Amino acid sequence: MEKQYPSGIYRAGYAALIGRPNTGKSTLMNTLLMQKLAIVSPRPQTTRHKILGILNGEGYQIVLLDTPGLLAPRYPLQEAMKKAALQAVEESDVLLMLTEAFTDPAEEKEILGLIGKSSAQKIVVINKSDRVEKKSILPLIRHYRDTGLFREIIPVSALKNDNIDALIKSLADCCPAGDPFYPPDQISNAPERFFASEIIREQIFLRYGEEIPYACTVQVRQFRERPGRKDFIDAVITVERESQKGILIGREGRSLKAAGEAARKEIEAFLNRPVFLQLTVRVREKWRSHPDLLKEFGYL
Ligand SMILES: Nc1nc2c(ncn2[C@@H]2O[C@H](COP(=O)(O)OP(=O)(O)OP(=O)(O)O)[C@@H](O)[C@H]2O)c(=O)[nH]1
Ligand SMILES: [Mg+2]
Repeated sequence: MEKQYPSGIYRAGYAALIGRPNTGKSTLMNTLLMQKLAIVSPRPQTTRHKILGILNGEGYQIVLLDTPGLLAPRYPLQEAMKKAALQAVEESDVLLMLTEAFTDPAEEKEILGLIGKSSAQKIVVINKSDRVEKKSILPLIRHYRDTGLFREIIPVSALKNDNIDALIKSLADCCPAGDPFYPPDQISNAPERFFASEIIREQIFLRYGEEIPYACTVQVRQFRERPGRKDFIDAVITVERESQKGILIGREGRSLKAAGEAARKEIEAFLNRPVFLQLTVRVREKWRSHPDLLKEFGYL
């Protein structure tokens, strides 16, 4: 092995980002990778899948797993999301538990119980440190130290890229010695069509209110490269009710058109080439509770 870290040992491992919804897991994943891979929104429960991102550095490869926020499931889609997060915990050598710098540790009790059962190395990431005074973080650090669960306790701001280098160093230190799992030029294992569908879903999370984002799922039905022409992407947005379809499309189709245009630009930036994006909206009643549909949509 040419590149070595530290003192001659190459390290490679899986690291899961876990935590309650909205703690900044996907933002941190993107900041660590210095690339926007995972979608982010101000709403909880944005991430629905386990998403793999590969961080290569001098003498290490860290395979990051972004996960859906942990919560008590209320319907089968949320059960599938929890399962995806728990699977990531099982697969990982390192667990990064994200909490917010303004969150009472009492709220993390269940997650602490969960990770306490794992033999993986554990790091608490106290995120969103930009939103509090530095000294208010000290009692949190003391609290997490006293649990005896964690190898490191690291305050960061994923948004402002603050203290991320220290986090990467700790992550690499926690990984076992071993060869890389993926070639150095690979960033993820998910196909382009998955990222295209996620980017469309992100626009729905950013643009629509109330239950609409939660009632939507997006599937890319066709993704065709066409020689000499733009790539053709045909995606379908599924909602649960006719009324939601109406809101999504908007008067004279304006809302959907605007969302589609924004998504197209984001997809083009992600793929680094022009695309033609076609969006359709359809209704599948209660798809979030329907095992066959959850399977068809890739959640099971
Ligand atoms: N101020 C501040 N905001 C942050 C930081 N990290 C994330 N956020 C914001 O927190 C919100 C949630 O971020 P996400 O990355 O989507 O959170 P998540 O944990 O992936 O959420 P789920 O996928 O729903 O579980 C977004 O509005 C982010 O911009 C941070 O360090 N500082
Ligand atoms: Mg997320």
